[in-house]
Amino acid sequence: MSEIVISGTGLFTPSESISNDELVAAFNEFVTRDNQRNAEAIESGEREALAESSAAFIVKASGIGSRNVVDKAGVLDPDIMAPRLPERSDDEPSLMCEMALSAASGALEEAGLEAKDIDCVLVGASNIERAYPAVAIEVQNRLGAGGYAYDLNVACSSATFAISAAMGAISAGTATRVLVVNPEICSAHLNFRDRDSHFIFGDACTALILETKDSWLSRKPETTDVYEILGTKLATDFSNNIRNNFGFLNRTRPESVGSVDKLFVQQGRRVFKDVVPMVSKLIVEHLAELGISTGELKRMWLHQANLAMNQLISKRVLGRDPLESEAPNILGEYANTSSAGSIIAFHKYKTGLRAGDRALICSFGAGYSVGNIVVRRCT
Ligand code: CO8
Repeated sequence: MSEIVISGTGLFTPSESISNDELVAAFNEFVTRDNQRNAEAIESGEREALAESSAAFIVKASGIGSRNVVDKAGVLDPDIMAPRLPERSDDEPSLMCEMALSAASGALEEAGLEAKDIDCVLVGASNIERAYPAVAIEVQNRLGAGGYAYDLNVACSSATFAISAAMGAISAGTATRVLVVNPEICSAHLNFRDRDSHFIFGDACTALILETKDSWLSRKPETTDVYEILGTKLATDFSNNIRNNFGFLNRTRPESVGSVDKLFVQQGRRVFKDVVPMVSKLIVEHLAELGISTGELKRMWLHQANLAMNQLISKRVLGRDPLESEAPNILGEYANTSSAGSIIAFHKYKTGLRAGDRALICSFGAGYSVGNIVVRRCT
């Protein structure tokens, strides 16, 4: 099988950011108003008063400091608490397409490629903007890429599963250069009125270019932050602990349209408990299959959901506490950006390793789904 490299990465970050303090102030204002509205029912014991959120809790429980969003005003308005985005005509680029084009341009530039050099576009995200036509085909068209394109959804593992699909396409000869993009508009499917989860997510879009090593070398590239993929390992195990019931059948049950289960819902503690062993085991097994000792691992670009979770996974893999540089963390600035998270960490922290160094990208999330990509630095 030809060697396949990640020859370029790109990142789109929305211009608006919300700090924990701002988010908590909006949430607590909503709580005050809701409790006032329902004062009688609370007084009579018919209903429980809503509890306030706290920035100190958010940082302690998750490591999250702020999040970037596509619309700050709507999220922070206690009467709305959701992004408000203007309607677009069918002739305008969709929002996901726009985010994807921005991230893709950075990845193409880094790889020294033009859009016409791409012959497969994969859009992976935890929610896709519409049912059809595929956003990936719109990206392919707007970009001026050739070949074919499709969308895929494996929640937080959409990027790693797309990397694996891209490798399959290149190995099978159905594509030569693949663009993988992960536009995540998490703020549009997060319940900002839910104290347990209102702080978790942010918006962002990442892009990656995959091609054969020979194809990359043929351009005599100057980029040095290029990684060869040594192997991928994917796993899924059905769980309802992270779930979103939004879908095209909702209108067939009008009585529950708009209910909270049509947004992100999770049993955070259970997820933590289930996913840490599942991910650590998969990483250790995968490295052993590739003949790589855990001591050889120089960096882990892990899914960015929870800081303690990442520290625990890294510790189980390495057999000791990780250095900060060994498991880079972007939660402070970006929060959980679903499938974009591990790729943002890779994009921002792929420098500094030496030629031959082994590292890994690993995603985990709803499904459950886990995706592991073991890489070696090229030059
Ligand atoms: N402020 C103050 N106190 C709070 C708050 C708050 N906002 N929320 C909860 N508390 C309180 C609780 O009431 C509880 O109080 P008490 O002890 O008195 O009962 C206490 O704090 C502890 O609450 P929890 O047990 O809920 O808190 P945890 O320590 O477990 O932390 C976390 C909660 C941060 C959610 C943590 O469990 C976690 O991160 N778990 C891992 C979850 C995870 O990784 N999920 C992956 C999801 S991502 C994914 O798969 C993609 C899905 C698709 C994207 C969707 C985009 C919208």
